[in-house]
Amino acid sequence: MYTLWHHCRAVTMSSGKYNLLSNAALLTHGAVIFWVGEYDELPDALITHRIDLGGRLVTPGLVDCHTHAVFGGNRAAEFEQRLQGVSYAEIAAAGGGIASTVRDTRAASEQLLLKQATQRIQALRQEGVTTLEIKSGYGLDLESERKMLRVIRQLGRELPIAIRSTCLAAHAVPSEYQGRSDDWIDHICNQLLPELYHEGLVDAVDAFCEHLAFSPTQVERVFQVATELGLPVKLHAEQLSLQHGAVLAARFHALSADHLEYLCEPDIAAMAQQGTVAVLLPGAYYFLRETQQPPVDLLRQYGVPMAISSDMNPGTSPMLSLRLVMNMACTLFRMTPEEALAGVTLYAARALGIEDRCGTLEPGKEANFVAWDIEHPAELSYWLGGTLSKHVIFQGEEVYYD
Ligand code: DI6
Ligand code: FE
Repeated sequence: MYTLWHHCRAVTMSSGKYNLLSNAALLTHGAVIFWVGEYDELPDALITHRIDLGGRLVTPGLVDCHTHAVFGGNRAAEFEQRLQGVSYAEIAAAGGGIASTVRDTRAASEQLLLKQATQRIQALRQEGVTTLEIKSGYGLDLESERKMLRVIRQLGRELPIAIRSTCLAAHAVPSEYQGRSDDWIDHICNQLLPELYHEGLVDAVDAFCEHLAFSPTQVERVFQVATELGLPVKLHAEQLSLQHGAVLAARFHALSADHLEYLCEPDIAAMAQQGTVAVLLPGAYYFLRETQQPPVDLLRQYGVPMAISSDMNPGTSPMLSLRLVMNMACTLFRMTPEEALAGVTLYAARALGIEDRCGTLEPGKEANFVAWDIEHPAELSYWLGGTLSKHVIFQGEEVYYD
């Protein structure tokens, strides 16, 4: 009982390369890929359905590995302030920034958060995203972090997209703990994280390591508890300054270190040695009008795998298009379109610790793929906006078509 998807070309992205198949076919068995190759080499199988993909180009389903897609309100007014010269750090210091989203998120019902996140996720789904990570971190008390994580779980149940949930309680110091950041870290370690983990709400743990957030020493305590619970870790590191968070992440065998604009060469070596994925977030770089570029050449030189992601969040990257992120990775960070595609497929899956399940077109992986109405895979990074995708297949089922 196999489904044959044929009359297409395909880029498998195995080992992070296109590996173009010029007359491709895929055999799927339920939710799983059974075989991919040139049509001429199709194995004998009991094919019950044949689907003609009209000559389109098939890629793995896209993976957005770093988002804050659940939040209340938005920060368009801050955007206006910033355009008048007020900096992100100044806004944060005056009680805006993350704190203002925390107020709006605490005030919002689960239902409202669900509805608003669904709309944002629809935009990603329509451009071929089949796997998505979402972080908490705008609740910043036990009950509100639980609310966010429950919404994340519910999105995963309701929408035809795989969702990974990350606890980012160490995102900012909540107002109740102002001036007592160590006490907030204590609370995360002693109660919040273990409790939410035991409720089945957490797949991974993240923190914001930055001068306006948490020090490496504080992050290390959170990582220790995560490790004791058996949870993988990842880190917002070197976004606005060099704190050596990336080397801490490497030491804890983190799945990824993310942002990395200020990353230095010795820390790149540490990441390379531990296999830590570098997640680059050009949307935040662009939206904050940063000028310090992540060290893409050195990451390449050391063989550190590079993922890219939307960082969808209301403050620094109100980004609803992963394809626009691919374009920015090329235009702003000088990545190649092949690296950009690998960055939203194989390496994004690796950054979530689910490379065995998705990220490439290979037997045994989930049957998540997109048939695009394009000639060359570089077009995914080339076109600015628009919906190019025609068929989106999630776990063997067509879930979007235009
Ligand atoms: N880095 C970011 O870019 C976002 N969080 C983080 O740790 C910003 C979140 C926000 O401003 O709401
Ligand atoms: Fe982020």
